[in-house]
Amino acid sequence: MKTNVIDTTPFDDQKPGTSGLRKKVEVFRQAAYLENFVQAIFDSIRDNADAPENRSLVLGGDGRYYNREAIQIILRMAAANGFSKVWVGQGGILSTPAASCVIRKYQSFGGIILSASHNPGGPDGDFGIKYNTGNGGPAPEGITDAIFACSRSLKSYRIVEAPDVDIDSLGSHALGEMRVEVIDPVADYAELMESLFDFDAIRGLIAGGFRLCFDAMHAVTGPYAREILEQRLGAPAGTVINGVPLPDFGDGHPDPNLTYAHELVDIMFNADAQAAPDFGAASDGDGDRNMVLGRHFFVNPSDSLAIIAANATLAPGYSDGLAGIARSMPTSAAADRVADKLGIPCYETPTGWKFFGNLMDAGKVTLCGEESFGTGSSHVREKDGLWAVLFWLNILAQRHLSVEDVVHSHWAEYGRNVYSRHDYEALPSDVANDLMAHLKNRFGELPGKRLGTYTILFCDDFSYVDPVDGSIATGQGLRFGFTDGSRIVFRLSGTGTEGATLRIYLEAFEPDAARHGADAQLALQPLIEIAHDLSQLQQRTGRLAPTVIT
Ligand code: VG1
Ligand code: CO
Repeated sequence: MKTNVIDTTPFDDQKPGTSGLRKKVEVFRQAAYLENFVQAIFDSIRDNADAPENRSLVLGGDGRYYNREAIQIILRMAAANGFSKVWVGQGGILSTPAASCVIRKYQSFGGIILSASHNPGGPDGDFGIKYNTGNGGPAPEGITDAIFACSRSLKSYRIVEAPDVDIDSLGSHALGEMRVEVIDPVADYAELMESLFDFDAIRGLIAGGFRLCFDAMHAVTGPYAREILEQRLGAPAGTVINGVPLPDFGDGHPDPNLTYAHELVDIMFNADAQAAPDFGAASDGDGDRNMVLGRHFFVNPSDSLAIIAANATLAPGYSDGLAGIARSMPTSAAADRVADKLGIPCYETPTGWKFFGNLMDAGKVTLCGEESFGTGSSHVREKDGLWAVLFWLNILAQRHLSVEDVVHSHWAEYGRNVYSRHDYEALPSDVANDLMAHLKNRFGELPGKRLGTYTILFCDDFSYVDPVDGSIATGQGLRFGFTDGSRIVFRLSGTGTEGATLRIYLEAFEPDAARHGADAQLALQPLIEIAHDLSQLQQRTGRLAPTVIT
């Protein structure tokens, strides 16, 4: 089989963001664009660890537009770069948590995941690529920095000349010297879930008339949810809606929040409350996010992490308790209160799952979570949408309460961290950067200043020293802390592909959870006004309201 070494000019925009490299499909389809980045991954593995020769790789994606073409290119390049074996999900499909599961189970050297997560797909949408290491988790910054450096200096890439591999047929295929093992994308993952949760109890709950609805948003979790919820747990056919993965996600935005998962939201907030199911959930493009709803009730992801932590021992996989909890900095401190009570450590990391890996590998934490609908544990090294759904079902099966009652009883015991995130999408980059610079310029004058009924205690630009390897991440979000423990955080997204997205995270601690009812926006109104004043938001952006409120 012929190997071609193709001369190329590097691109200077291949810097991985919060979660890999994400660009418009048309950018990825430029000649040599994907190839250069993949070669940069292979070269930096060679520079940073052992040579990739005789190494193995897991490969799969969320099925979005360009997934299949990209898989064939990467297979041919892996063969040309001396890999001996690649496990590919059938049809090129692997959810992000399933890819992590498979990397760990087969002890692969690493994996490549093709996804732009919750970003829209299709020919005009987004595509993405991410490298995961042998622990199953996103490559840490040291490796992503090395990949970026490589991507800027590379002069050629290697690829074999060969026809497409049949990735739709299970089993072993040859590509030159390399083996391509096409595996069932669901089986290994479903088996792992059965080992963690009490499937008998959940089956009993469902058989007893408990009704649920899972919205796969035409993204990757459809086949996983059907197999686990409908086949193994006995939920009726039709429990999973939008269950067929489509390259353009049915023209939707596969982001499980109150704005984009509107079909599920309409079902769960049906005007006739009795017609609404007991439990609703949705997952994103690549299956690592989750939104959990009760009947007429939204569970904030920060609360969800805290509630899973407080109830963890109800699930067989966690019956021995938790080593610790980690949450990203913008996530509310609800989980910290649970950790306090359990007497276990709680770590605060920058945004992005890659910061949790070292803590889990070192056995310091069992549960991790982010406010952005991401929850997971050390069963894999990615956040995991269906895992969170099963955890909730396991809790509900044991506690015999509604979703709303579980949340209310949690607030009654721990107090409530009232929380919301406001996103301003597609701002001009210079406007967003200037706004952040303006906020930083004010750091000196703000501490001690009274704003309405609030007094600023501190402001800083969050930085993090990894307690395991000592690596440092700076510039991770501007924090404004108030004397009563309330908090505002400003951060620019690292996953968007159009201009800049400003995220404003608002949090107020409320010991008397009953005081504002469930309305977080009302409770947070004074902090929202302070955030607008501090940042001169309207005057700088011209925006009167956020694009998305969570
Ligand atoms: C967003 C979320 C962050 C999450 C990241 C990847 O990043 O805020 O919490 O880790 O997406 O999630 P950003 O930089 O846009 O705020 V996913 O589901 O894209 O892998
Ligand atoms: Co995702």
